[in-house]
Amino acid sequence: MPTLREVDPETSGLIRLETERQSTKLVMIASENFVSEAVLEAQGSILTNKYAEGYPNKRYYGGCEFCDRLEALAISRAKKLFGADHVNVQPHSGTQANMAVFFSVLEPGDTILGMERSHGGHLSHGSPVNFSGKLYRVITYGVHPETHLIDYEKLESIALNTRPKIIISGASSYPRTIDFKRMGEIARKAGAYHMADIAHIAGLVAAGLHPSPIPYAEFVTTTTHKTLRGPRGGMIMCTREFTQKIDSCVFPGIQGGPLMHIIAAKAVCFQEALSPAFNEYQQQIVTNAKVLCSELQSRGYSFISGGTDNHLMLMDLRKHDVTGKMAEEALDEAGIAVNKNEIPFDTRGPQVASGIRIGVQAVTTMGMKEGEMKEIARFISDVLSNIKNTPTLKKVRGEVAHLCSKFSLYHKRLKEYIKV
Ligand code: DSN
Repeated sequence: MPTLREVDPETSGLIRLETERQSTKLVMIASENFVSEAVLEAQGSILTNKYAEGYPNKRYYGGCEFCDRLEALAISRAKKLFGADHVNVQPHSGTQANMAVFFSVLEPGDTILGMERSHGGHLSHGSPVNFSGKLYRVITYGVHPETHLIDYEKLESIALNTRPKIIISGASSYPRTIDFKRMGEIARKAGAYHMADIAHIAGLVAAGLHPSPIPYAEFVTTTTHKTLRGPRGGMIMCTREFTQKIDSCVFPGIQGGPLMHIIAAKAVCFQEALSPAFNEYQQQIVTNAKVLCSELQSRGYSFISGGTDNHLMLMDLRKHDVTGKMAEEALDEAGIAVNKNEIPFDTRGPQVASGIRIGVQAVTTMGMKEGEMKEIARFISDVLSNIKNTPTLKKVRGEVAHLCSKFSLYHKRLKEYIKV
């Protein structure tokens, strides 16, 4: 069989360039990670050839006997990992997982209460540019202006005054522990359902390093590719009573055939996450994030909420006369990939923003520990204090490449590229 390079050198060349980028730059975008070779193998397998619309033992196509077993395996591992009553592993993404939950209990025009996006919430939690903001009446909650912690008291009073049908907890750029128990209590008091979106912190929850929302929410959604370190995709967990509704909202409600190669890779990811090594990995993430954050603080940088409890931190750049956009671009030039991010009460829009979001889960997968976090803090500080100084950015770029060369996961792949 001809290789990808022989069939399509252009695509193959671009994959090679991306492999080089991921090997020689620091991946510090809080929603990315490096999957294992086992996950990659399952994801790139011949399962992509198979249609399996429906659910195990209830398919619309023949020849699904192995797909049935694979999907059942993924489900049983996910249930064990998170202690959920019911799991649906078919959502193609986190947004589709959230959409299926909304469709299962909401009618267009119903009120939903989610976290304000600029305070850390996600697009699919009610942003006006997303289906969630277009179909439903959206009310938002946020963080306290001084502590930058979720203002649960205000949230409760908003919930009691507006009586939403669902309250959404979970965030994309909130660096602190979320009190899911309290959110569940507020939802009950307000007569609302509680959906917790744990996309960012799923790995920490699985390892017991962040309290689980499972006992306090009818619905828990997640992606599988962030701290959980699996293939790109989504998943829904729910209490037993919503089993039928959730399954039928995913298929045939909003999706067609499941991506069986991705479901197989999810099964591999869940097995990895059930191992003691995964707990150590998650513990190292939390340690690395704290070290990186405090090193940067000691160099004069401020962080929203004053620190981090999870895998990410949100740097507030306002006092440095630097925008998030400028910082993202300069850091990228120096080989450090982060994203510009609005901070709570930001006066700049998301395209410019006053902060950057930094995540350590991918560099932790590479094997980096406290010593490397201190080096990275120095790189970031050198760049941000010399943002227009090309020689400094070049110097840091070299230092980053040197650090990455000691930890790169793709030496072998790159060598193979050079051979051909
Ligand atoms: N885009 C993801 C993130 O970066 O947090 C969320 O979907």
